[in-house]
Amino acid sequence: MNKNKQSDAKFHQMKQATVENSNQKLTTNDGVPIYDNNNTLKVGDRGPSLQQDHIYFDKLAHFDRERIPERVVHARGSGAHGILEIHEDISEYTCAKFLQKGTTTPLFTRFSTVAGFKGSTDLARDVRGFSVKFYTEDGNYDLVGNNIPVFFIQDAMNFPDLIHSVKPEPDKEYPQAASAHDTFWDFISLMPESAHMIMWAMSDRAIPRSLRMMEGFGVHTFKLVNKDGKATFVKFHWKPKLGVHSVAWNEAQKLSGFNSDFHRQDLYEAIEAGNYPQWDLGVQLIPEEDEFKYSFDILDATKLVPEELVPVKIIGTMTLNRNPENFFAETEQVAFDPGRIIPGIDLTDDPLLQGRVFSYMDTQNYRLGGANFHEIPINRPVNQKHNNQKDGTGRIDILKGGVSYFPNSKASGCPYHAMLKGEEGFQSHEQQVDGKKVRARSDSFADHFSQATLFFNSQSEAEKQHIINALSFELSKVNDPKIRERQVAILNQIDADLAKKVGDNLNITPPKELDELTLKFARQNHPNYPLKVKKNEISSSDALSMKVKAGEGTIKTRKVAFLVDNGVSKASVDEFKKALEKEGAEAVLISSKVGPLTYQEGYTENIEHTYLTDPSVCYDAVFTPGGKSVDALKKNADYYEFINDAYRHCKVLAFAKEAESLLDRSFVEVDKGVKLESKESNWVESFINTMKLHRIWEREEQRKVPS
Ligand code: HDE
Repeated sequence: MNKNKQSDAKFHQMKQATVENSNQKLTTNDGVPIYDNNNTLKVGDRGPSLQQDHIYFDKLAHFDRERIPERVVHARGSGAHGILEIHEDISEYTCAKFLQKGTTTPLFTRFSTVAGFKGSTDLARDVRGFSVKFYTEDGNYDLVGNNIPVFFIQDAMNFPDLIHSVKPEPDKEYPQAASAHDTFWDFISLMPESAHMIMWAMSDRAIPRSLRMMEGFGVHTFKLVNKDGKATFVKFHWKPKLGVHSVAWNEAQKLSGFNSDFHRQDLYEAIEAGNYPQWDLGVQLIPEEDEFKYSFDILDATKLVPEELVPVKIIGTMTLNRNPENFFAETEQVAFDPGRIIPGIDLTDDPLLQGRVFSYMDTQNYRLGGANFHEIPINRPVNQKHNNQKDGTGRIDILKGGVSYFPNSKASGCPYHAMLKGEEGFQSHEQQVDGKKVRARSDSFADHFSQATLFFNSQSEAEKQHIINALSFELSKVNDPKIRERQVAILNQIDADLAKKVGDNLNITPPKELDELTLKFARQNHPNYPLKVKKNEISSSDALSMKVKAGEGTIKTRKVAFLVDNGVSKASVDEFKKALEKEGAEAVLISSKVGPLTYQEGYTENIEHTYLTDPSVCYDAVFTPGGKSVDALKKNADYYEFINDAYRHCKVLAFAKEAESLLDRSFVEVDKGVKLESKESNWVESFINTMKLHRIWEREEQRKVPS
């Protein structure tokens, strides 16, 4: 396995387009050397500027055109290069070359939030996009998924309405990057098909701790096709090696203020530090004969296939090992399209997927300014394209020869069809299709609540409470009481206790039936709605909960804040630091000033993080070492805010013996997540093991800390 980040074909291709400015003279866009880059050309040094200043016009005309339309959804994103390595044999199911055992394929991945503008916060409550472009030897394949396995709607026709409802309201242009407003919940409360997705979006999945700690899903059912043309339905999964973790809602809100680039920075810094994020690629394989076997329709994107029914088979690993050289050229200009498929993979009739196939190509043509966006380096396949498409804005390839049509004799029939020479090429999976031409929704899509209930049932108590809190928060921000009530009626179809608890927070007694207006809209698709539905095969699924299982957690790449000041004991710092680094975690010293810190033992160390710049929300856990620094910390209000907040957000804290007196004036109460040197002989180890659980959510119950 070659993990060398400079080894892949895409790296070499991109290198050819990369420009190095060091030791070079400044020039215009035409390569003319610039003598003076400070002054415009004028009549006298105080006189008017001249129109013949080609140096100035060259510079400003380009600057004036620096912006392109941001993505209409998923505008805010962060990307990285990487590779996929396949270590299992699935040749029985697919002939896709990049999915064959032993293959390594370069790729580019972009993570995003959906609703916010390009400059919005990373920590919005939102779905995260999870798009991967594989540069395979058979051309580019895009797996454009999300960190949630289902979607709000079933048919592409409703997509612009969904997005208009969640985006800032058109008259006011607020709220930004937030679903907590009337128009979103108005739409959702009239679209009961969104119920399952809403449960996920209101869960902690929508506020990840890190882009490196979220799952990814292809969402739709796709097809794998083998060399004999036989198809198998497939669901794609990305499982992060670091586990699936989230922040607390109160923490997310604070992070949005303190560091709205939190996720972007975390991804960039992890890759720069060589902590390459990794995900296992998994597939759920469903034989064609089983298409109608389940209580749900596998073509309905509001449904998942429980792992208990069809296990996820891990077939490979993705490693992100290289940051882009230039954000705009790569992350902004990368153009994903779920319709970009390659031999061995095909689409299904999922009406949401079918609709996406038009929209992505169309939006790239607009956003990237024309038909040649696939020639932009980040979008180029690693194999050279050959066809008769030509010209257009921004054309880069220089096609040789006088023939640009097919069939031709003048160029010996080239570029030729694979078929003509009996070679391999993309062939759509042959599928029997017949039926009436209708605008309609299948009744097999009419079960809107069973899997929402399954999801809720599968959550731990803390996760359930977070969903209740999130729904209460969002609906409290809705001004129209009718909308609030309509949504609580939907919640009551999912789970009576959930509806009651959210209802209590909103002063609403959950209505027994769905609202008349909700029914009216649902009956547009299913005239006899609600229909009798099939019972879920299972009542709860472990895979749907984020709870860390005992013995499975890791603290790799986690950041632990060491709260210090001059006079801190180096012995105390070093002991803790060594233990953390052994587990792959990072110790970050935070003091009252940047610059040199003097240890009790006399050594000095350079400080880069202070109480002013780094609040506790930027860290996973906190340690207060011993030494004379304790006296300074006693007088430091920011110190107390730090530990109080860490405690409120259910993080693990440790205090060296000499620092334990600091607890007296804090909000912190000793519980299983607060480790004291004087109380436990193996306190460092115990700190690490508790950190592996991610958070001590039980604290919310016991102390009623805000979450
Ligand atoms: Fe997208 N979506 N989408 N979407 N989507 C876009 O394409 C669209 C859907 C997803 O990192 C747009 O290049 C329609 C599901 C991601 O660049 C646009 C429908 C899923 C990204 C578009 C959907 C996604 C996009 C906007 C309903 C999860 C970011 C900019 C039929 C499986 C890609 C762009 C990136 C982006 C349309 C539904 C994921 C307008 C019409 C379901 C991750 O083409």
